[in-house]
Amino acid sequence: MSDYREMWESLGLNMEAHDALMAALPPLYGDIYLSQANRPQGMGYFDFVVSEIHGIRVKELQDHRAQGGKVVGAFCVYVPEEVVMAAGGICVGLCGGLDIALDEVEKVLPRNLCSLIKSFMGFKLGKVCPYFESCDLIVGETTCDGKKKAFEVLADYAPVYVMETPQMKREMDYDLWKQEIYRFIEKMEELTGNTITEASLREAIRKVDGKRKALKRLSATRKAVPSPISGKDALLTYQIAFYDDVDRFTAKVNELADELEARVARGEGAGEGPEGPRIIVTGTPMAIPNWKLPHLIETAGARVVYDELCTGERYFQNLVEDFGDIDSMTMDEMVDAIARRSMEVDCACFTPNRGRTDKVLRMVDEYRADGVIHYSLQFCDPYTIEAFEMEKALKERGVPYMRLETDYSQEDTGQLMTRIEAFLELVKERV
Ligand code: BJ8
Repeated sequence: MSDYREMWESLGLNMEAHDALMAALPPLYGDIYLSQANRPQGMGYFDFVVSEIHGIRVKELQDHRAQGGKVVGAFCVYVPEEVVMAAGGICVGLCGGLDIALDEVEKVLPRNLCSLIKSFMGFKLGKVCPYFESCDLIVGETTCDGKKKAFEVLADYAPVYVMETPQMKREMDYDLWKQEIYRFIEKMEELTGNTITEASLREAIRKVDGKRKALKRLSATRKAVPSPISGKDALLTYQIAFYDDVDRFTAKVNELADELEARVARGEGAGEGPEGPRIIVTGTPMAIPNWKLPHLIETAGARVVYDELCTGERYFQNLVEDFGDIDSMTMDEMVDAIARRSMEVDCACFTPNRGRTDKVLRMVDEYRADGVIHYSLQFCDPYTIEAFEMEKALKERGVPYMRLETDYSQEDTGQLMTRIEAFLELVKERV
């Protein structure tokens, strides 16, 4: 890695804690990722991105800021990155997938919050995230109670702007969300000093839809038996989608998808030997470097073939262009389409949210899955509660299903592995 110390110091990072974090990542990545057999060559780019996780991309953000550009951090797929881009800004995902500075976090937040919230607060309070420290504005949302209230606390440490995400999907809720997007347009114009025009919004929609299409292509190859890519590798590409340069990322995912499609045509799968039971994972997002569950599942001899997660299909399954011809849309029609696209996301913070269960049921067939594992972070009420409805629906269809609750610690890996192995035995008996 090039020497970025000067840049990190200028961002005010706690260098000692940051050094410890940077030292911990390579062996973890080596064990989980580089040890996999027969990986697609196209994963080389994503390995490189991880090896430079606090390097090149952060440098690009600094260069952008040095030229007067703004960086905006977000925590939810509802925040319309098209709008940030149309204003000339760069949007980066800030969700954390690692326990950090927990002692500091628990001085300002209760212990019984999900790991995702404690993690992003820890990255901020521990001053170990150069993405956080590069942000000119942090955009929160009113999805779950934990996040909603945590943003009030975060506002003591960084400039925070909150979007009101609706809780239901009636026409009046679409209207509210559309108005929120207009409010966000104004905020972005104020932050960047740039006016969002019809042309700049159209161009941003095309680019972000292009990223989603590339990810959809990649995901579609996983329907093949055997799947040409491991679940861990697919997840990594989805995680990197939240902070890499959009054009470069789209090109690299399309290159990877070319390779995967060729593998499918040859009948070549990822890894060595038979792929084992095909598993759908559904639940709370897995922010980088949270690879715990897919690593356990694949180490136990199964293959994750579909991620019904926001670090997965929920991020890219719907396009703005699904709601009309972008080329001929007016500004208002584009804003409307952005609002409608995101409202299709089946987040458990909505009520009712039957669409999510229905989607998993359909994907069991499309991806020829043998079983479904529901993953929720401890203290995440929306997903933990929905896991029961999912269980009922899948049991009625005779699909093997297991609910898991965990956090970011490694203390329960043995226990989780025992449960996963037992579940896979059950799945194998039925295949
Ligand atoms: S659209 S899933 S990214 S809100 S895990 S913080 S829900 S207590 S992350 Fe999410 Fe947007 Fe929904 Fe997706 Fe709360 Fe649960 Fe924690 Fe969560």
